[in-house]
Amino acid sequence: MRQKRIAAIHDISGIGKCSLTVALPIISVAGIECCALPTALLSTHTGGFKNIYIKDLTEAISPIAEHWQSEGFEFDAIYSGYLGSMKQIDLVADAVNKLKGKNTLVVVDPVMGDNGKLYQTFSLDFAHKMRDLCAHADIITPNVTEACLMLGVDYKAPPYSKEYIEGLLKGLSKICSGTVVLTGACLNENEQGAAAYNSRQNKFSFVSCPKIPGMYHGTGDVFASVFVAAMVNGSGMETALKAATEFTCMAIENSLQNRPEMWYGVNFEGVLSKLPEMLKGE
Ligand code: PXL
Repeated sequence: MRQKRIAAIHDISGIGKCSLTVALPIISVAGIECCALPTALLSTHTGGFKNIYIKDLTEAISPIAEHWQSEGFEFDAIYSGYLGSMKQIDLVADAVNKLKGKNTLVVVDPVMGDNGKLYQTFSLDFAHKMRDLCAHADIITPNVTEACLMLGVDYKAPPYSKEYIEGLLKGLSKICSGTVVLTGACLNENEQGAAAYNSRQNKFSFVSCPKIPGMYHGTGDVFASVFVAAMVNGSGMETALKAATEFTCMAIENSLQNRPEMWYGVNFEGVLSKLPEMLKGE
């Protein structure tokens, strides 16, 4: 049997513990080949640094996808995240169509913002257009901010009622007909968690773990990378949701002694060796 393989379409931020510097180690430690298709090269992520060097890689997307296609590579999943320009939304949708086979899982993390705000490189137009890419996905993994931006509703701060989260999930299921996963679906002050909705089965799922106070950058990328790795390794959706939530919480917990110096990301590296065991769940 050939080794499982994921195409990861994200930026590479040299410093920042996000996107490809998170997806590559997490997917690799799960025993899966991670093929990197970088959307932009940044000196750091955009969540708090100043004077950032950004090299847009829009021109590279189609040639890389076409080369992989011509070499006949098959992918178990295509997993996209932070995109470097508005034009990339269409180019990534094209790349997905070129690279996907009949068993390829398409996962779109519509990375755009957090805590009610867009990240500094994005506009509201980008948020609306991101719905087009989500329509190509089997699974999307927005946080509450990204969900509100795509749905055109005002952001509310946590905690949320179950009904509110279910309303967002149902709204998102009009954008993506597959499974919709929502991160930051926090139902009370002492918990953090994620929720999911499968519209075909009309089934909601909720997972939570104890809340660790503070703001932790890059946790959406940690969550989505574990979630995709678990799904590709054969876990069911609920098991993948649980593994992704628990691993993200472990990474946050493991970061506490590194703060405030390492405000820009979580110490997921220190718990990475525990991940293979956690993914054996099913
Ligand atoms: O963690 C999401 C992310 C990914 N890539 C870049 C970012 C961010 C969030 O700020 O700036 C470049």
